[in-house]
Amino acid sequence: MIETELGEMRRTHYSDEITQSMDGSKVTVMGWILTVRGHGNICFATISDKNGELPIVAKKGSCPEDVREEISSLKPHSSVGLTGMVKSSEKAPRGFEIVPQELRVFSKVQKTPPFEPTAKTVKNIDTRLESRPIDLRRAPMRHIFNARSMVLQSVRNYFVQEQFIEINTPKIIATATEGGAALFSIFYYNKEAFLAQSPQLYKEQLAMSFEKVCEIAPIFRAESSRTNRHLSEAISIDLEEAFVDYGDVMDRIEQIITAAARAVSAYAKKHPDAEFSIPIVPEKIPRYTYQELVERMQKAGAKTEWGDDLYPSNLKKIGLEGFYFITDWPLAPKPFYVKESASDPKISESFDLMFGDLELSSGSTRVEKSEKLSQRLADKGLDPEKFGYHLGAFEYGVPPHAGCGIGLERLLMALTGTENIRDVTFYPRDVDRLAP
Ligand code: AMO
Repeated sequence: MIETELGEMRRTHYSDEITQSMDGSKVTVMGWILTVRGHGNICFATISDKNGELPIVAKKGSCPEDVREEISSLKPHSSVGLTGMVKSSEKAPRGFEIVPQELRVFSKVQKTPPFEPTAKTVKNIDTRLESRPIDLRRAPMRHIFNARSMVLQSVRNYFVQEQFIEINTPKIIATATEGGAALFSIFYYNKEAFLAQSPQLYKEQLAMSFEKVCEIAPIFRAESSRTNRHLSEAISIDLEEAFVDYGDVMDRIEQIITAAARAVSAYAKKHPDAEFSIPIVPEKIPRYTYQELVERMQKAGAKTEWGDDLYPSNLKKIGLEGFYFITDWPLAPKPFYVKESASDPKISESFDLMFGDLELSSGSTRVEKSEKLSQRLADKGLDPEKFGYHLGAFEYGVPPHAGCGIGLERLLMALTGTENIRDVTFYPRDVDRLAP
């Protein structure tokens, strides 16, 4: 029987819940058509749902004739519900197939999709992004975003277990925190305002009362360069903690990355077709000082001096791979809230977590003394009056504190072996893309 409405039909099983041992059971599955192949009296189709795929075999004589004809006429992506019998079959990859009895076609597709729904790779990423909702139906994409969800769960579990409280800070703000250039300005009633580059100042203020705070939320960066690692809107995993320094934060990052990598490995174990390339997370992630790496680069023939940024091309020259920290950066280029080292005022108590030449996180011990913070703002040519709302808090016993921001998308690139940041982002925003 062919119907076109959901009506009373409800799913009994997701694709991954049906097994060979259910031979003879009646099941109702829902999803979309992935493939259809008709051979005269027999039609093979695949229905896909959020968890995987199911083989449907409609053979003359073993299923209603109108159902067989309708299935063989369906185009990929048509959305369907199907009731049928599980039939054990040694030839089928998972040891069973489904013999249909009843079909409901909720949305019939007429158009040919811009790429095969079964395609493992589609060369032109723009073609995929233009049709993102159907691109996300492809198995490689499904695996990445399922793994993303697992990573987020593992990070949140870590925060809960360690007694962090989850905060939400304003994304429409009055002043820049990470430096002026990469700032999006917007109209806010009759004033100029900005999209938050990070929750920096708010998370520091909230650490005054809640001590251990975390936020997983968008950050906005007006990045004018077109690269495979920059987005205009990214998700940052931020943490801030009172009565600790940057060394303690690096310890936390080690634990967070380990938990996240475990989550991806567990997912990949359950879904061997995910084909992730999962890196090893060392129990102790190596920590190199900035100074040490500049010297190594110079020995390797790189034209770099103390004070320069550590460019990917130079990092490649000294062959650093996998996860490592670069610590104790020069203070001068660091934002005003980063604390100077007690042993040398030219150096900051700061770090970047790297994966090869990809920066995954940065963090630091923060300035906690009010006069010092005002002075650092002035040194940077920023107007302390504009930061009055923040400086005011520092009149009232701000504890020593430290924290970091981890880029979720970059972390996923590292944990799955994905090269383009757009592939780990549902709807990427970059210089050229504002839709879909
Ligand atoms: P930072 O500016 O280094 O530090 O940002 C922290 C991390 O966020 C990610 N990230 C990005 N990911 C994709 N596209 C971008 N345009 C982009 N910009 C940043 C990176 C980066 O390491 N407030 C500090 C953090 C702190 O000290 O707590 C900050 O924002 O993975």
